[in-house]
Amino acid sequence: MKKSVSFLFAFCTLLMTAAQFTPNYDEHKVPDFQLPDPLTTFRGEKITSSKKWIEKRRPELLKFFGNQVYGQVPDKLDSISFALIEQHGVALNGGAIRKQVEVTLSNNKKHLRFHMLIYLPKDIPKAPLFLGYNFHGNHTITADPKVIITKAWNINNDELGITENIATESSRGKLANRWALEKIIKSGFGLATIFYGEIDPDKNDFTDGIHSLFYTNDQARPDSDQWGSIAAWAFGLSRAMDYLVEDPQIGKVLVFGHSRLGKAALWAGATDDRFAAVISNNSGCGGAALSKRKYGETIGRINDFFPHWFCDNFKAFNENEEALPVDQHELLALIAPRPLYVASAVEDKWSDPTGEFLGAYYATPVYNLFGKEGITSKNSPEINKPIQHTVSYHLREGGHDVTAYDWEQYVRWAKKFLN
Ligand code: GTR
Repeated sequence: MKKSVSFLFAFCTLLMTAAQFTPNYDEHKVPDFQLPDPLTTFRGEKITSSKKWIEKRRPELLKFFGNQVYGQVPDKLDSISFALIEQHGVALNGGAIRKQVEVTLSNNKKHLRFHMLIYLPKDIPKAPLFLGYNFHGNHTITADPKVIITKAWNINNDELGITENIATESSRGKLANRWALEKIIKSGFGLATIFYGEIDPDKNDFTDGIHSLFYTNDQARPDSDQWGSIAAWAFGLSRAMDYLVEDPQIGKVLVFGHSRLGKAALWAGATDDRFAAVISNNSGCGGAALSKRKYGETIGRINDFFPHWFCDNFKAFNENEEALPVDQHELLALIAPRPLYVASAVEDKWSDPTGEFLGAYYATPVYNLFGKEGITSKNSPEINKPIQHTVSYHLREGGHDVTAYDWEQYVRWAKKFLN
């Protein structure tokens, strides 16, 4: 088949699949499902102490999510290095320190570079910091003219003026409304952000991005149990953490992410316990939402549309959620006993707000083993009435987004629970 014909064929198949999929938004049509118990091992042993959780149950769950859901990172890097390429002591009208750090990852004589933008409150030694990816480049989160524009492949976006898969000056500051930067700094926290496309461009192509640094022989894509893009983004957050733990001006790090980047933040929090707390903002399917509810986006649909996000093994559960021996509450439980915040938005049905809430609810017994408080009622709270414990949840009014309201809750909670 000629290349253009096969492309057309693939495109039509995608359209047909898309047309066939009708999401369920009716709570009455949620199937009766059996949720696996986080406190019973795959072989049926009951877990009754935090020690047993850490020694037996946590490792087997982590292994399952690694081999069958997100995919394993194949190896360790040969080396990592950091270069402070820009800094300013009086940024944001004098209230903050700005740093821009270039991180170089090297393996098999190949290199990948990404750039981290950091703002820290002045005069706070070892400030706690929120670390989160952005969708279109560091320069989009603030109008600050000194923030370097990424050269990496970008998803086109008319509103941002990104047309040739490359960001330009026209998108500077355009997504600042998603980052309550002034509020974060004024509250005594720092913020670090990275453009996720610098780790792995978000397209079904494994020749670019971090994956290719790890290929052995003539490998052209990850094996079926090896990392998809979400695991690659999580890996990138950990490499950012390699820098942050070495910077004497930075204290504890909370990892944050919205939507697909919330999925990545959760997996980063599960695989790397240097993250002191984890925030999932509207992370939905493959994030905080229970897959077995099949409400909104489902495993089959996410794997069809984003075949590169999870490992290939996960496709065995397309339209086959019943066969999954885990569910996403157990991903959340892997973060215990560290503070965890799951946030939903009422109009964001695609992400299944109730499924996200129940994810946090059913993760709670694991937190209880450590003497930590989580979500005690099975009924989702009212809109804009957060429940804040070590495991927290809120259902915000409005749609799929990150708003000032969300950040207000995260800051308030972090002040109380980041210990
Ligand atoms: C959607 C996808 C969701 C969510 C979202 C986002 O298209 O179906 O799982 O990740 O994108 O990242 O904005």
